[in-house]
Amino acid sequence: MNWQWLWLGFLLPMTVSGRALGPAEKEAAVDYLLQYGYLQKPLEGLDDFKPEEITEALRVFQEAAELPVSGQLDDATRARMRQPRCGLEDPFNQKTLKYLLLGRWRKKHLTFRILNLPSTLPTHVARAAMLKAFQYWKNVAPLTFREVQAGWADIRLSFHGRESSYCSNAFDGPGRVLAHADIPELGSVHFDEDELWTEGTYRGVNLRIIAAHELGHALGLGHSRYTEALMAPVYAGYRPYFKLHQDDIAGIQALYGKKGPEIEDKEEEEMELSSVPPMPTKPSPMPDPCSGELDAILLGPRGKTYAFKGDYVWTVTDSGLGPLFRVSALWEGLPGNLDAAVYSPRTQWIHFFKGNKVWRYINFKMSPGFPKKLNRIEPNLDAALYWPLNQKVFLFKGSGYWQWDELARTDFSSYPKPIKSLFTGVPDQPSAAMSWRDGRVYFFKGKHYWRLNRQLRVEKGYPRDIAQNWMHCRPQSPDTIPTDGDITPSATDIILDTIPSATGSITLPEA
Ligand SMILES: [Ca+2]
Ligand SMILES: [Ca+2]
Ligand SMILES: [Zn+2]
Ligand SMILES: [Zn+2]
Repeated sequence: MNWQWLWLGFLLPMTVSGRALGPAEKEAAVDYLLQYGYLQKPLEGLDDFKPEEITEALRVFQEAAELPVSGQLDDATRARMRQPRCGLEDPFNQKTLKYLLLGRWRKKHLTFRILNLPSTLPTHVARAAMLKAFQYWKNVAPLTFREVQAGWADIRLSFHGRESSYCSNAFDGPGRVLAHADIPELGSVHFDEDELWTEGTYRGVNLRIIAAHELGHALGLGHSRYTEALMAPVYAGYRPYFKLHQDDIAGIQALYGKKGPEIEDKEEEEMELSSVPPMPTKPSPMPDPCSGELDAILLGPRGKTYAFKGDYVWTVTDSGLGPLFRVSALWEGLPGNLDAAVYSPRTQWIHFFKGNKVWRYINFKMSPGFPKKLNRIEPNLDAALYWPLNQKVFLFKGSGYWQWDELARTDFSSYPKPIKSLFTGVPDQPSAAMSWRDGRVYFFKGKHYWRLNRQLRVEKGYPRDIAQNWMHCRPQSPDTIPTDGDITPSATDIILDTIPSATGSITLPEA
């Protein structure tokens, strides 16, 4: 029993060409919609799609592909699904016809390494195609790319096939998926070695154009809904006078700025904790991390844990507490007394919630247009977290939660749902929540915290004491000394699992 069959039953009589579609064709279509992000497997509940969900997914796909929008699996739609394309998702259920940003590098001078080249082209032709691909982006944004011949590089280009010792995302033989890439700051760019890679001809697949497209992903761009854009998901074929589309240029410049005439090559200064004046300028009650309730907590970029209370924020490291900072000293423009905070490795966005407002930052820089009003979910949230297993953000208030896909227009009409229906054993009205480096979910309330396993059930032995176990505070009395050893979830003794990356954790081995 599965969703394909439910759907097949429903759509069986509908064909446009008059010829009945075989189940395999329909199954292939549902697979396509799933693979490229038009359908999303629900986290909760059954594994089946409603017929109207499939119809809606087909509509979105048809609209994006500039096909007649019928919501049915007609001939034109099936033909488009067979066209060769990029392996990444098309998460553009939103209405805006615009470039999509998936992340960015925190530096503008990047290294790259070409690990192998296709056998279908002479080496110097293939290399020239690759270098030209970098050139397109370099021409319009203040980026530089330096090739390295050995060791680690920021961007690593290679060819692999149906099987790969280093990529979990196998290719599919000639045709269909041509290439895939990771978003920043991962840097893998892979090409299907079974394609006929060519240059200067309409035969085969143009290496230069596909490489430029995949580099667009590696630099942080998602798929564009302009079918003439380089970042369109479907390969448009060889173009002798290829150049970037205005949408491609606008996208890369939104990430890295414009290429100025006098090139200011100052590396963007990263705000590190050490460079921030540690003392608050105005007197304000300084919280005691060893007592009281947290406002919010987040696992930020580079695995740093930030705890928020009142006007202050501090880091929690393996050796205990870092110094206290004013919230506004780290995140300029952000108020204290936050409701909730969450960082998403998928988008690199940090969202802060307070009252009816939401702020978005990348690292410590506020994104343009923020703060915004929260209008599709309730104000005064309790907590928020990112769950790496489905790459969604969860927002909590009272006994309810909302699940939010940051890159798609989420339908919130069925939310809030009861927290208890998904997170077993968690208290209502948590004060803070997060997924941590061990891939587990933690909830905080009052002086206590709860740890959940991958099935989202509270583990044995919880709740535990925040001050002792998280903040490494000295126990106040002998009877609160933690029992030694076993599974104390302080930063020191948690096993560091790898968390799935945004596009399926593709990394190259050190060569
Ligand atoms: Ca292929
Ligand atoms: Ca809170
Ligand atoms: Zn792509
Ligand atoms: Zn790969």
